This record gives sequence, C-alpha cells and structure tokens, in this order.
Amino acid sequence: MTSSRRSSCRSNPNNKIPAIIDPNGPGGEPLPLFESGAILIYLADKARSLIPQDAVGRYQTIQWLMFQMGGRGADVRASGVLQ
Ligand SMILES: N[C@@H](CCC(=O)N[C@@H](CS)C(=O)NCC(=O)O)C(=O)O
Repeated sequence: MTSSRRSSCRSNPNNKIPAIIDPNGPGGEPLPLFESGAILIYLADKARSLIPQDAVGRYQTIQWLMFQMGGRGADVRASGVLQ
C-alpha cells in the first residue's frame, strides 16, 4: 500500500474521495468524515449556512441531497426534466 493510499484510508476506510478531516471538529477534536452528503451537511451545519435551521426546511433540503446522491437526481438532470 502506498503512503498516499494509507493517508487516504485514515480519513476514508472506503478509500474514495471526497474525504475531509476537520482539525477543529466538535469539542475541538479532529473529525474525519467521508461521503459527500455527510460532508455537505456537516459543513453547512458548522457554518450555519446553506441549510435552513428550521426542521421543515432542513429535511426538505436533505431530501433533495439524498435524491441527488441516490443517482436519480443525476439521471433526471441528464434527461432535461428539471430544466
Ligand atoms: N458515495 C461516495 C462516492 C465517492 C466516489 O465514488 N468517489 C470517486 C470519485 S468521484 C472515487 O474516489 N473514485 C476513485 C476510486 O474508486 O478508487 C460519495 O458521495 O462521496
């Protein structure tokens, strides 16, 4: 295993990108995260931006993120339905 692959595995056991390490995560501790959706939700929550703070808006935003990540969003976008 190469050193860059070992380094990648530390932040993502699935060895894919994106993966991040927030050196100043919850409680001031480093937080490694993988999966683009989890990273986006984490960063939006941390910035208190890009995702509504109210429960309805928050879950509506997350549902479209999951829709996109599940592959259907890309399929629908490619077909031109949402244009
Ligand atoms: N479900 C993952 C997918 C991650 C993924 O497939 N990443 C690709 C690049 S977009 C990758 O790392 N490919 C290299 C590989 O599979 O070795 C996410 O949304 O983060």
